[in-house]
Amino acid sequence: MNTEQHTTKPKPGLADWFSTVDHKKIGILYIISAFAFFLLSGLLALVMRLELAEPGLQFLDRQAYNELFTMHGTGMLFFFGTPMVFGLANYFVPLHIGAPDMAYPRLNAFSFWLSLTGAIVAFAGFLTASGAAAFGWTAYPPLSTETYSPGPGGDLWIIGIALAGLASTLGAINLIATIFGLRAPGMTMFRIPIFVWNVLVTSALVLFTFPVLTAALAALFIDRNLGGSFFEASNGGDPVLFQHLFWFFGHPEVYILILPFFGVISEIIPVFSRKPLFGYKGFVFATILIGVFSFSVWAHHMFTTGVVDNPFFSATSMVIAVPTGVKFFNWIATMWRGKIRFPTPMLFSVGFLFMFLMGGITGIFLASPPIDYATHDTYYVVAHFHYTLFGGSVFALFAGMYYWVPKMSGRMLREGLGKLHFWTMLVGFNLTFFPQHQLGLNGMQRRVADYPAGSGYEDMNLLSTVGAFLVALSVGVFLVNVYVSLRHGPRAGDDPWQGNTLEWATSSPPPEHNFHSLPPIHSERPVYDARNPSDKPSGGPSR
Ligand code: HAS
Ligand code: CU
Repeated sequence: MNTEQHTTKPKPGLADWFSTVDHKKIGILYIISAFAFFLLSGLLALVMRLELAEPGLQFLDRQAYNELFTMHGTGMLFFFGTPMVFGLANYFVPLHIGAPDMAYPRLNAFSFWLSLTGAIVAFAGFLTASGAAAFGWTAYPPLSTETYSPGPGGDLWIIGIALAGLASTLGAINLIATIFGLRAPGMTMFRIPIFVWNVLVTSALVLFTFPVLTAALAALFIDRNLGGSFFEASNGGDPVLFQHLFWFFGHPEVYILILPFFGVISEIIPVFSRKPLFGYKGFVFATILIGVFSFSVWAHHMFTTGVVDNPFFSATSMVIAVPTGVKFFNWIATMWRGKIRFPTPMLFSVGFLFMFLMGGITGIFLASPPIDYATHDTYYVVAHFHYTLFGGSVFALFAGMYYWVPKMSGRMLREGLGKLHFWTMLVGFNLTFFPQHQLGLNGMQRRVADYPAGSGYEDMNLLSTVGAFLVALSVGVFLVNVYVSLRHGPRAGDDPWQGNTLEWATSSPPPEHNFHSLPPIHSERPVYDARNPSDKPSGGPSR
């Protein structure tokens, strides 16, 4: 038993949340604030969808629309997606590897507050007279130069992302140090959960790419404010250089936003299929390969610039389908002949498989330069990345929420509301984004506030808007579920799902130092092994 346990535990007040260095509380802070930016950015999207429901400009002018899509994308990628990854990693990596906390708890708290500050700074642009940044989340010069985007909105955007980027870099260092340094005895690198492997590779991607983004942003800031001409063609600068720097970060960033969720799915599917994960080592090497390859594909965002080696970048992009496919077939093989159950976490996981497959396949199409020439900057691309990021990452995130909120809160989420949430989201999501494939093929451009009447785009845009509100409704169902369940939900107990990994070997929520005692660790499923002592832990092919 833990001898250091305090006799009088102070009730955690507000001040406690501001000063905490506990990885679980910091994880929750990340998750809640990231979720707040999901709601905020989602709200901006609803306003855009209202404007696009019918042709003609109804209540937004073009400048306002530009601000909305810029801050929507920025919010979703930088202030929801990335911090959410850090939130999940913060909470579960130490638990998964049997550690009492992160390697550098104070640095961890600093990273969170820095990341939140960055988000607030960037969104503060809305409070300035000239409005928020309006040059897209990619900030291409010359559009993002002082000439075309004057005013503080753009500068606040640059500073906010630089701060959040620094936070991510520090967070990545912390996670890497934790995974290499704090594993419990017996927890070898080939026994850590696949989620942890994905977080490790993701952290490496953050470490190698965010500094490149920061450099690009610093140069842009210098161009805008200090008379520099890195990207100013009239002064001998090169605007395409920005695109190279941006996408050298930007493509790995999309894997930063998907790999941890591949990890979440890889934890959930075996538990609800009652089978070990098929091909553990295959997952590990596929993850590493995706990480490595992701550095070689950036110019597939630049095919139409005419100054990159299209065949090379096309080939490397398509090669990424191979390790991703390995994962895909391993998930299917894990379910194959399993005793599958479909509580909400598993429903969202299977939803993820179908939706992400769709996004991956359109990615392969886009990786073909002739097709990209026809679809670049159209809604086809918008459909592609929403199938990967929403159908993929967000579906997997909700899978993770239904799976892990019981561990974090000690209460189960309602199954009925969970299923309602899943089905409305699945229908709403597809209604919103499936028609956008066709809109793109028909030539509708992205990032434009309006489209001409009689263009044939009307019906599908209306469908898309209806779908978006259905998605909003489904998110509302989730919020109600969380509100109701955290108050009145049934107690979760330590291990409500008959899980495999170490977070299920402690109470829900876990005590301050995570574990009173650890089960012996002989495989990547220590909690399963402890529950089934007759099974030989070293029996499977995957260990
Ligand atoms: Fe992407 C644009 C290509 C995956 C996110 N992507 C974007 C943007 C975002 C994004 C946010 O080549 C827009 C950025 C902006 O604002 O401009 N993407 C790919 C490819 C993959 C891919 C090849 N993307 C992602 C993921 C994302 C994401 C993951 C976030 C989570 N993407 C592109 C390209 C563009 C692009 C171009 C630029 C378009 C433009 O013009 O701007 C791959 O990683 C996908 C691999 C996964 C699969 C599914 C599972 C694999 C299986 C194996 C068998 C399949 C095979 C393929 C062998 C393929 C099951 C068979 C082929 C058939 C045709 C059937
Ligand atoms: Cu890319």
